[in-house]
Amino acid sequence: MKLKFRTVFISDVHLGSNGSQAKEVAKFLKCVSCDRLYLVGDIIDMWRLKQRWYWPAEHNEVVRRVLKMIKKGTEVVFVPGNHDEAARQYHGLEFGGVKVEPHVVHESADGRKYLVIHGDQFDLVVKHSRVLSVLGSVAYEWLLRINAWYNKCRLLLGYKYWSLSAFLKLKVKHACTFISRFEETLMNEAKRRGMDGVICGHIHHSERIEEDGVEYLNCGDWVESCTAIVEYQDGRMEIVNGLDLVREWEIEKDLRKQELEAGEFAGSVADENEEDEEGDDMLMPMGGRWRYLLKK
Ligand SMILES: [Mn+2]
Repeated sequence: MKLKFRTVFISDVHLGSNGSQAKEVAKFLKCVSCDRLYLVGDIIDMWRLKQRWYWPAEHNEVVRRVLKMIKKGTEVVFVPGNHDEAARQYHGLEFGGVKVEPHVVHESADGRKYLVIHGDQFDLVVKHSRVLSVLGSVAYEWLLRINAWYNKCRLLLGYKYWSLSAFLKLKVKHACTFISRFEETLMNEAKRRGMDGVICGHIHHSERIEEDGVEYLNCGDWVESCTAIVEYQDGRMEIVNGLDLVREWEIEKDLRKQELEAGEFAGSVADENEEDEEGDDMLMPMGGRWRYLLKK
């Protein structure tokens, strides 16, 4: 029993870094089934792995889930990002059922064309100074120290206090303009290519915008927000919260089990092991939000 979608898009899982919510990703993949799964980049954090090897069992579980989906007939397309850019050299190839492409065009059920791309290609700051982003946190500590010293000097000279926090707030504002510029750039690129929209990741900020007939969809990430994009059978796209979806699925599953146990089929209730999705073709009364999606 799974939530059946036409397509599922996830990005920025960052497996191999300790920020990755790998356990939640695995749970999410366990409760969905789809014709096609797009891995929209930064799935494996090779930058981190190069610094320090970190690969707990939960991270393997995600890989296992994906392979299992392939076995069940899901087509998996991997569109590498900047953290797994090493995979980009294998574009056009297929590894155990996973197709690797630098970017692809996805056609929705209702005929709209979406450019599927990680998005770092349009992020000039990251593209040209990878070192800068790595140095970010170190720089911040230095900034605090320098700030204390700087303000001491200012006070001695009779100037008033210069606020670091106000400066950082301004930086956050800049981050917002960065996000909107990123969104704008990607929408322009989609337009330039004659697409109806773009589906990307990279900035860890899930969002849906429609402007001038062009749609922008960002998958978000599985470090903080745990979001994904799903396409329903009729072509509708939606950003979903993966944690909520798993929770609702678990509730449905319990309900279903109770109903079955209470009903005349009580004798035939198989132990609902994750592996035995085949063969349970009970008709369910329509109820919860996800119920109509449940695969029979
Ligand atoms: Mn990225």
